[in-house]
Amino acid sequence: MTIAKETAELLAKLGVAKEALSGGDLVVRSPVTGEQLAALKQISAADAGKAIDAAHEAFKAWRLVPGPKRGELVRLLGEELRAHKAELGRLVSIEVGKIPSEGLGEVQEMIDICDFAVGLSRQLYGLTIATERPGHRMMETWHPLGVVGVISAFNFPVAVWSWNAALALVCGDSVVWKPSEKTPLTALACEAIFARAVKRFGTDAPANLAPVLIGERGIGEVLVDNPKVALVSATGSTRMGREVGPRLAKRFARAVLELGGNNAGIVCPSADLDMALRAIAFGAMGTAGQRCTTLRRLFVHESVYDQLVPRLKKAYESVSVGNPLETSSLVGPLIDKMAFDGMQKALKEAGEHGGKITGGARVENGHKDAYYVRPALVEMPKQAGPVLEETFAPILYVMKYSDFDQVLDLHNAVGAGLSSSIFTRDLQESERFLSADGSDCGIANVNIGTSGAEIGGAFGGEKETGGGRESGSDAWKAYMRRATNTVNYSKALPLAQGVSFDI
Ligand code: UN1
Repeated sequence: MTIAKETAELLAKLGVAKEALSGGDLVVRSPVTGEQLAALKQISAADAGKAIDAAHEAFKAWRLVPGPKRGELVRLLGEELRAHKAELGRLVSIEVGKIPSEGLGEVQEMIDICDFAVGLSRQLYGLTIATERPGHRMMETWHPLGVVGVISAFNFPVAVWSWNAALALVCGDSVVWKPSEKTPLTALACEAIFARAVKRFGTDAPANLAPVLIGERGIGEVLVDNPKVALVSATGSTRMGREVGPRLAKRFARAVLELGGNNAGIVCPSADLDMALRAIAFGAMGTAGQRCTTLRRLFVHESVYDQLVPRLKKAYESVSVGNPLETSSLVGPLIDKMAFDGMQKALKEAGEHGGKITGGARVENGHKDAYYVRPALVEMPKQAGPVLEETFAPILYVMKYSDFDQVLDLHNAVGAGLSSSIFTRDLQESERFLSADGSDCGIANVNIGTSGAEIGGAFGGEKETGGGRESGSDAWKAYMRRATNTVNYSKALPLAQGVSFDI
């Protein structure tokens, strides 16, 4: 069976109408073979505006449904995802090229955030605040915010929507999603899965609560500029964030930006090298280096460099690269030619900066439009040139260090600030790494890699990563508006700060 045929069958099982897959000009390809899967119709800017209007109407009704009841819809979404995990996971593998356990893992991440959000739907807690006035009560209340726009990237085509949607829905918001034009099929599948949950939930769910807008960049711009969209949660490159952020700021809309990462690990003298090796291998080569949390820079202490780096090189030379649908390879394809070209350009520049390259060449698999590469390990004399930038491909730059203070400075001396890790058994080093003058990233780990975060923590990073937080902890607060309420139940009207104003 061709991949295109399997895709059509999977989508039919998931509830996507056959007619939705053809007749348009948005060509969808599988990176696994490069073959065409569908040609989708794109929504016009005018119709996208209408969809936002309809989602705004949905918000006005949904915000009145009690939180725990809204949680019930997300519980049903979680159930539907459990029931369709195999099909959706497989579709992720087909559309993005992830290996099976990562395709399924992404759906698991969706299920996990649904569970989290269901609990949250009964815990959208406000505060009671001590007031300085007698006979008064002061409190803080959280209310639904409005329409939440989600712009997502190809590499986590479904999980990122669910982190936003599950929270936004329990918070009483509607959600309008513009998926990556590289991965619209998995988005249509999510829309169909969500429709099943809505159907089971019944009439309390308004229509148009979570529409998907298929289109290119212009449709993302409609979301960013439409005054009815209260918050835009955008995942993608720092370049994209530089355009989206100011446009949202101009109309005082909220932004949750999850942009580039240039994540580093530090391997200290006391590290468990077997453990570090495994963590580095998954962090740097997993998902073919196409996670925003991928390990891209590695600082190894001079005392363990010659023990670790040759072993790492061996792993790079021997890791299996190939078709994730038919083989048990650990590294699947890059998403497209642009990603391959970007990788080759970075490697060339690294060479010009004195880098010694292991790997990086194209691996032929009989399909001229599929881009498989051997992951590259580059030993760099110093942190310069392409090491300072995020290249969305499996390149790991390895550097030697001798002084802990200096390596902390180097660790933080890049634009991005998403994820980081340290491998050490020395308490002083690990605590310092997590302290105020340690890693400047939104995620800082000890003895695990930079990627593969659990949903329970707030996910996001600082500096050029954009500052937004999605998923767990109190990230939900971005999806609600806060009201401070002061109630006077006395018979007098004392003014705050002792002001008198007797008329
Ligand atoms: C991303 O690459 O945009 O921490 C998100 C991780 C995953 C999410 C990655 N849970 O690697």
